[in-house]
Amino acid sequence: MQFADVFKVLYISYFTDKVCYPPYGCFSKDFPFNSSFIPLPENPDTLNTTYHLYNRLNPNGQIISNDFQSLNGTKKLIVIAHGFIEDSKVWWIGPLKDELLNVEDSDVIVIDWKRAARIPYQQAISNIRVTSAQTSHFLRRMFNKTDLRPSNVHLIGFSLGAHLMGHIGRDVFTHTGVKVKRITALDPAGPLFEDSVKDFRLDPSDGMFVDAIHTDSKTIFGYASGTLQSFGHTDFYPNGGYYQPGCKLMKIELPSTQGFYDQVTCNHYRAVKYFITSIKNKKSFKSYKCGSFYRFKNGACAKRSIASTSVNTMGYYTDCNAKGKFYLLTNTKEPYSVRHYTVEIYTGDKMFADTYGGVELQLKSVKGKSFVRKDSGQFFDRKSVTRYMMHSSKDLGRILKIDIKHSSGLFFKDDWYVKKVVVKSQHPNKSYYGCVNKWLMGKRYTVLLSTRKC
Ligand SMILES: [Ca+2]
Ligand SMILES: [Ca+2]
Repeated sequence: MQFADVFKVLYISYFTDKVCYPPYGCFSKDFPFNSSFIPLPENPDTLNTTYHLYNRLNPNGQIISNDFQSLNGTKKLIVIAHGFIEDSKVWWIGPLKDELLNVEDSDVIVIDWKRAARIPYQQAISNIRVTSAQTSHFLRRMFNKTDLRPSNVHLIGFSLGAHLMGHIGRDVFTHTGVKVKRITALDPAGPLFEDSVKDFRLDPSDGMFVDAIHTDSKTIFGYASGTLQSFGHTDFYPNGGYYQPGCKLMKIELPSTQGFYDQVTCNHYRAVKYFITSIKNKKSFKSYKCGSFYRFKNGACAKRSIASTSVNTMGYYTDCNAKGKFYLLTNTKEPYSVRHYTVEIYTGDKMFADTYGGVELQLKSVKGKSFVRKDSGQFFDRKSVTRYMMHSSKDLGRILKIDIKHSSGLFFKDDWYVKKVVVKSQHPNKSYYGCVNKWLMGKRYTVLLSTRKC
């Protein structure tokens, strides 16, 4: 590089507040891109973003640029974008593309923006602007030359790629007046996007329908890739949006840096795994609309009389009419989807029926057992109902019994009078009753269940 070129690059980076990359437009440091630590986007000629087309006739894919002959245009177009420091060959894109083509005769385009999405993170964020302008330009040429319309386009982005899709969606709308049909965000990136303005990040206005799956929103050793902030019309929070079952808490196994990386990213990648799994299991990942994960876990949101918009399906088959925040539990391994059950324990109204302590619950049937639900330090008031959301890895069918283990305080035994237990199976709705009418104290007690009310 000549001195003049070096000077030019430095000059552009530090002293100008605008760069122009025709035909994609000019990018300035105006709001919301005026932050001092977000540089201007790099030149698309050096970033060399490519588009890879796959369909049933062309499963191995080909790079497309100007020639749209191999693109049908009458089918649905699904566009996939990888995340930060990834490329189009990252392990999850192949399986995702294959599952999509398996269930639907569509065209799939994978955006390879690896040079734009490399470190430093701030530069990658900035490069979203030029990559989205370029991609929207590319899509618009496709709209002109084929029968494809924005209303038949589904954008799927992981992590930083989710915000790229938001920008592409907005660019398409700005230029065509029509929004893309759907944007799916797989654990959309949190750092620097949380609490930013909607033109900086993915938001519901970027597409006709925007759905997001949040899996890594809690910090482990100062690092969380996702966020709890809702970015869509419909946001899913499996296991509350953090600490996914099967992702062990950090076990530091030096000198394996890959092991370290996998541990840190396990929660983040779960969003991708859940989505891929959802494509082949149409009825999986039932989710419940709720005010918080705490309320959901305590059975407050899975009422018997379920309105259709208060239940949704996380993943590919999400119902765009059911909007809001949805919660669900998952299994530790594939296929991840579980059955949910609400348990209601009725404390009696006898004198001293109330108690304080811990409880351990497990449902049993001929087909198997549920996961054990363990809670500590709870008050069970007289004449009250305590609810729990429980789950099992498979359908338990007819539930025969529930084990209840009560442990009272450390210093004295406080007896607990349980009147009855009601177990409600969600989907299909079915209730089982256990008529207890007994004092339970610090021991395991098996309650037999039947469909007859107490
Ligand atoms: Ca936006
Ligand atoms: Ca008591």
